[in-house]
Amino acid sequence: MVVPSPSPVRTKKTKAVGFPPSIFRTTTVKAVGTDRRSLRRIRFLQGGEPWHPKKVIARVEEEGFHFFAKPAAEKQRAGPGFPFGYGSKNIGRNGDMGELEYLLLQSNPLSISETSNAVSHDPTKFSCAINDYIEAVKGLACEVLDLVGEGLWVSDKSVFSGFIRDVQSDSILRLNHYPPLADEDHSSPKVAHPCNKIGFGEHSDPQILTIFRSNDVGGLQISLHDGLWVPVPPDSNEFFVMVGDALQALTNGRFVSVRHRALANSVAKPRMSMIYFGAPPLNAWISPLPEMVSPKKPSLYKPFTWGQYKKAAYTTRLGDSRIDNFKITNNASTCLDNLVDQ
Ligand SMILES: O=C(O)CCC(=O)C(=O)O
Repeated sequence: MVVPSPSPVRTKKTKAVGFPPSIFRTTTVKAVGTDRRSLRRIRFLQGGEPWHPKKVIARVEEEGFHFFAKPAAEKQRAGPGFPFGYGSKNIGRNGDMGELEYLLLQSNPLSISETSNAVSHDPTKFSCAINDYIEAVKGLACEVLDLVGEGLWVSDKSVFSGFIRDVQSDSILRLNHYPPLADEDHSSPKVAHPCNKIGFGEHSDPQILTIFRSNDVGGLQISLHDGLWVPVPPDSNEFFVMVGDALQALTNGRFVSVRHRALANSVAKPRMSMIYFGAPPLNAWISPLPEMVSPKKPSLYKPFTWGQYKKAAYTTRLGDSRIDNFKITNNASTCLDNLVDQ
C-alpha cells in the first residue's frame, strides 16, 4: 500500500525537477505532483512495514526478460498484441510501427491468469509477479491522483482515483522490450551511440494517468510546448508519472497530457519499460469537473464515455491528437459523431 507522508500538502513545496508539469518523477523519497508545481514525499508501507518496490519490480523484470528471450515462434503464441498479448513492431492496427516488441496485459487478475498460460511455463509465478506489480503501481497512481484532487481543491479529492479503483477499470500494463538494434553492416560490435530511429512513435496516452518505469537504458523523450524533444534520463529506481488525455479533459485543461516517444535502442543492452495506464471503466463518463468550469473558463471538452474515447482512439494514428476531436468547437459534435459512429 502507498500512503502519503503526514506533511500537509500545501506547506511542502519543492521545485519541480526540470520536467514540464505533465510529467513528474517519483521515488520512495521524492516527488509527486499535487498541482502544477508542488511536489510531495511518499512513503511506501505495507502492513506498517516499509515496502520494497524493488522486489516487486525485479520479479516483473525477470519475467519480462525471460519471455522476450524466447524464440519468436514461441512468443507469437501469446499474440496477437491487439487488443492484448504479444506484439512485435506493429503498434495498434492503423499501420504504426516501432523498433520494439511488447506484451499488453489487461489489469484484471482473471485476464492476466488467462494470458499467463501462453506467456510462461510457470503461469502462476508470472501472474503473481504481474498482479503484485499492478497492485503496487495502481496504489501509487491513486495516491498521486488524490493529491491532484487535493491540490485542485475539488470537493471529492478521490474523484480521479475513483475511476481507477473501480473494479471495472479498463487499466492496462504494457511491457515494452527494445532489443539492441543491429549495426547496419552487421559486422562491427554495437556501440553506445545516440540513435535517431524511432522505437515507439510520438503520442500522448489516452488514459487518466501513466506510471512509467524502465531499466537503466535510455530512450524515453518528452516534447516541450515548443516542440523540442527532451530525453528523460533513465533511472531504474524511479517512477515517472505522466498525465493522460482523460485527466486533461477531467481537469478542463488544467493538467495537460504529455507527448512522448521512445527512441530505438542503440546500446548493447536490451531496454525494457513497464508502463501502467490507469483508465476508467468503459462506461464511465468523462467531462470537466464542475469545479474546473467557470464563466471565465468554460468547458473545453464535450462529455464522452471512456469506451467512446477508446473506440475513437483505435480509428486514429498513434501520433494524432485524439483529445482535440472532443474539444468543444463550432464543429465539435460533427467530429465526435464521425469518430464514435465508425
Ligand atoms: O517504452 C517507452 O519508453 C515508451 C512507450 C510508450 O510511450 C507507450 O507504450 O505508450
